[in-house]
Amino acid sequence: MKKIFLASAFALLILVACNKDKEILNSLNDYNLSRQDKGYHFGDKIQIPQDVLEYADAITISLADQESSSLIIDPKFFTLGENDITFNIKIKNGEVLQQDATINVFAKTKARAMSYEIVNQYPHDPKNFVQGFQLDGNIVYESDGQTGQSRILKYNLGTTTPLASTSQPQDVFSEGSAIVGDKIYQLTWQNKKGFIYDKNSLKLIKEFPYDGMIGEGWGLTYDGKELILSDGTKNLYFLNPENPSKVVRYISVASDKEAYDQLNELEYHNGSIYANVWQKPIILQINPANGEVTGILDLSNITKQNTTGNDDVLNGIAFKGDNMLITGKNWSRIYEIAVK
Ligand SMILES: [Ca+2]
Repeated sequence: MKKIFLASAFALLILVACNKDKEILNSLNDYNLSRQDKGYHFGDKIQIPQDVLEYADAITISLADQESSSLIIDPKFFTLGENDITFNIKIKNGEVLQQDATINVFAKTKARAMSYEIVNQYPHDPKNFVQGFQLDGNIVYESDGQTGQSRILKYNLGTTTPLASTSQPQDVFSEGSAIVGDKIYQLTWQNKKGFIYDKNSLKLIKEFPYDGMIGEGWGLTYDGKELILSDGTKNLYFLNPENPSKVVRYISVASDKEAYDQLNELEYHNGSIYANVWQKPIILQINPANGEVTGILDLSNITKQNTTGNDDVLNGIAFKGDNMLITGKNWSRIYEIAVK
C-alpha cells in the first residue's frame, strides 16, 4: 500500500513538473509571438517573461550553428528581417528545455515616403520580359528572361530596335545585368551561373559559376567597386567583379516595420541601392552599409496602367542623370521620373 502511494506521488510529481515545463514554454512562445510585429532593433535585449526567468537557471539562444548567452540583438548573429532561433532554457534539475522562435529585426530609422513626377516617356518593346535594365550614355542595356527567349541587347533610348543582341541557349532563363567598365555581366535564374560579355559587341567572353550560398540569380547592379546581387530572398550579396564566384559580404533588407524579400531588379545610384520587389508596385531605397530601407517610392499609379496579370510587373530601374528610368516586364513604355 505504502509502495503504491509513493509511486503515485512520484508520478504526480513528474506530471506536475512536466506540466510546469509546458506552461513555461507556452509562456515564452506566446510572448515571442506577441513581439513579432513590433520586432527588435540592433542593440536591444530580448525580453523574457518573468515566470520563465524565475524557472530558469540559465538561458542561451542558438542561431544557425552558433550559441550565445547574451540576449542582445547583435549584428554578429542577427540579420535584419526574420531570424529563426532556439531558446535553450536550463532548469533547476539540469534539464534543458528548448523553444523555437522567430525574432524580427527592423531598421532603426523610419523609411521616407518618396514622391515623383513623370518628366518623359519612351517606347519599350512589349515583347521584352525585362530582368536587367541600365543606361549608359543614351544606350539602354537590357537583359530579357523566359526560357527560349532569353537574351542580352542594347538599343538607343527612344527606339526599340536593337543595336546588338545575343541570345542565350534554350535551357537558360536570363536575369539581372550590370555594366562594369567595358564588360556587361548577366545572371541566370536557376542555371547557377552568369555570363560576361563585351559591352560594345555583346559577344560572350566567359561564364562564371555562382557561390554556393547564392540560390538563384535575380537582380544585379554595380556600385563602382563591387557587384550587388539579389537572389529572391531578403539578402543582397556583394561580389568582386574580378572573382564573381565568391560572396564578399551580404546584407539583409528591412524597413522600420517590415522585412522585404523577393528583391528583384536593382540599381546603384549616388550612395543608395534601389530595388524592385517582385509583384509589388514599389521601389525601395536601401542603405548599402546595413540593409536599412531609407525610402519607399510608391509607383502604384504607373503600375496599374501597365500591369494586367501576375507576370507583367514593375521591374527595371536605371538612371538618366539624377532622373530615374523605370519600366516593367512586357511594358510598352519606359518612364523618366524626377524623384524627390
Ligand atoms: Ca538596373
